[in-house]
Amino acid sequence: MFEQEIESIAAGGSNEEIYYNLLNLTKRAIDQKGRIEGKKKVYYISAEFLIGKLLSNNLINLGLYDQVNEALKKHGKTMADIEEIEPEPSLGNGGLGRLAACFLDSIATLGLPGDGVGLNYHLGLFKQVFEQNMQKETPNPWIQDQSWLRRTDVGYPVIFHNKTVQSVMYEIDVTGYDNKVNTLKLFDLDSVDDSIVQGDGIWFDKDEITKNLTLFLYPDDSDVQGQLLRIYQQYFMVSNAAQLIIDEALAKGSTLYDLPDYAVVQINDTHPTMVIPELIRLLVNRGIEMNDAIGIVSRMCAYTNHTILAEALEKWPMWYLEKVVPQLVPIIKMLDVKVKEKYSDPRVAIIDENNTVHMAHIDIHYSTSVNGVAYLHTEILKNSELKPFYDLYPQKFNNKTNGITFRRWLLHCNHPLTDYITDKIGADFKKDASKLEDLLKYQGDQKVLDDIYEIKRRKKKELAAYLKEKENITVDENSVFDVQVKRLHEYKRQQMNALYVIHKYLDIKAGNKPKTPVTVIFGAKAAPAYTIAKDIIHLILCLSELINNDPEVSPYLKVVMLENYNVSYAEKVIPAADISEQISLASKEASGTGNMKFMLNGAITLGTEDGANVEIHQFVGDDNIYIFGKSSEEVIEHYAKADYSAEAIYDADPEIAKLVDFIISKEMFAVGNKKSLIRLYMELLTKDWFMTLLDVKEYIQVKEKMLADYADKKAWEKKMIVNIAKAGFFSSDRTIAQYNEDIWHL
Ligand code: GPV
Repeated sequence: MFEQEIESIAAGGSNEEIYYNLLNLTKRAIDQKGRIEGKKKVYYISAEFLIGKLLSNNLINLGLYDQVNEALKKHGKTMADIEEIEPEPSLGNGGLGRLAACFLDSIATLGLPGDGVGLNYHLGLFKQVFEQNMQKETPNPWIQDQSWLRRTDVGYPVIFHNKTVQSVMYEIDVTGYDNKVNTLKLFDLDSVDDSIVQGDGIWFDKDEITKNLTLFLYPDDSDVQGQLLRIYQQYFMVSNAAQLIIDEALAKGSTLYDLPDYAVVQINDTHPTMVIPELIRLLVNRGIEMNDAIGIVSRMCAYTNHTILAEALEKWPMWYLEKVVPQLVPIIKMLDVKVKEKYSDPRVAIIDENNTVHMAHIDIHYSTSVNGVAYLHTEILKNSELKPFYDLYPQKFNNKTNGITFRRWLLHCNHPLTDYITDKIGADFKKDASKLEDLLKYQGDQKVLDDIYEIKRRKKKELAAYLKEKENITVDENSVFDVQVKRLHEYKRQQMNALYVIHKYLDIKAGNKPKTPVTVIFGAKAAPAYTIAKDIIHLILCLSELINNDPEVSPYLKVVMLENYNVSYAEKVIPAADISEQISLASKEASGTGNMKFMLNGAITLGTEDGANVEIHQFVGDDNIYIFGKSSEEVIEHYAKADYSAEAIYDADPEIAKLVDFIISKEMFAVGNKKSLIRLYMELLTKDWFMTLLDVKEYIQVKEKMLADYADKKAWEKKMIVNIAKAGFFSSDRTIAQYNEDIWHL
């Protein structure tokens, strides 16, 4: 099918023309596939869907990729050239949004009826540029006349205090691998006005809701107006979702009393929590008695928790809700009264003594399921963070360890490895990831081990060429690629990796030339209002300037900070990594999903016993991972006793002090901003909330051991194949099968 057309598209035109022709062809191929149907459907409601570029992904899922690729090759083009034309929709911040995208892929791949519901942000997460070794945010538009986005006739009235707006629903098709199609529904408002974005592009008037409602993903919420806007966005999202759910169920014959037979709502963190009172409100408006409505909605909803960081657990002052969505307030108060009638423990109340509404508490009381996203995370929820709730509802709590779609994170981003694995063990692993274990039989086959190592080298070479072209940085493709890419946050501890870089720099300066050169690669965006995170970016950029321009050091050590790290960049850098940095403070990273992507592509993890690292460790065994750092129990105890002191560690250990002091050295002041460097120095010394200095020494030791081990090529190759072979568990197909089995029952 489409053979001749593909041939003629590839034969003629600019890359741009080829891209748009392929886009249209793919859309027709999608229509021919047809929709996944079924009585009961899951609605995955999420404030973020970090879907990435879609052309290659869709072509792979439709079985057209090889054909297109061959045709392009024949005419002297590459798929990579064509992909460059497609804008990346950055409708998410990081892991949570990318997880939602992987889940949609797996839901469709398993043939389950399930749609995503979210917002059609006009501007994605800001585009990051570096100026004077600092992050600058610029607008990131992605919507074009011709795109994957399809406007529908569907729309709903949404009521905000005194004004009612009329929404419009857009759709993006979600292709399953070798299966039919679901959709991602993104709601928008026609009156939103992109021209109110001013200045450098991230300032706007937060008061004019009809003009700015869906303009940005997560607008700056560091001031009160920003937080109100976030409530407007969340309510707009869930009111549309609730009306859509009821409409679709009615069309399928629901009486509304049997709504849970037609719809299950997965609440992706607390951002969509208001869907619970909104559904109750709508059912009551349709004549259903309040208690019945509460029962019906509770049986439909399930909640996923993605963090134990207190500052990320949403709580809103009641007056915010009174101002934005007064119609929900009586319902939330009633839900709270019912809780208080049953349970006297103030820790489980929805509305606390300060008249603040705890969104997660609504979810836990009024849903069927509460899940964490990795084994350790769920245990921490049950035993400490949410213990009072676990005591009330032990049967609701369950774990669903996260996963990633292998279509994007292997088949698409690493064609040579995919083809090689297929050649060795057949293509079954593409639909059944557990089949990857068959690779283990080649553990002793030196030819296979060398071939896989060679594929890694090829991917490193490709990345090196890309970095040269894009960032004008020359890296040694024979060096170890040591990669930390993820959002910038103190708990993820990029600052600890930076302290390693300082250690290495000083060591080389002292005359210790390492055997294996290392390239330390970072990629990260910092939230615009998160000062210390931006200071850490500044530190890394300054180190990069200092080291890369020092002829004594740069043959052995390079530091690269990728500009505007996003999904597309991840697809290039992950297949090229030797070392996967997963160094969060134990207990703080709920799961992590980058860790899984690196493992699948044959990088070896350097990590703490945190999030899904714990499970990776169990799967690959001690010999195939490098673990360091204090345990989650020890860390939790430090917080409980409030006995951690960075300053005490600094005072007691001159080696650590030397590294920290370097941040404010004359070398650094020569390339950097004094104020920012001093602020970061003081933060590390007097606060260090995420205990960098607690683990930094062991981190440096273990990393040095890892670099030394890399020189033993045979031993390293074995670690690589074990990591790839054991990655099957981390397929999101497995995760979604478990959600369906335990929660959704589609
Ligand atoms: I809450 N996560 C995120 O990306 N954004 C958020 O607002 C919240 C959580 C992440 C966690 O930090 C990761 O550990 C996790 O792997 C990911 O969500 C998906 O569950």
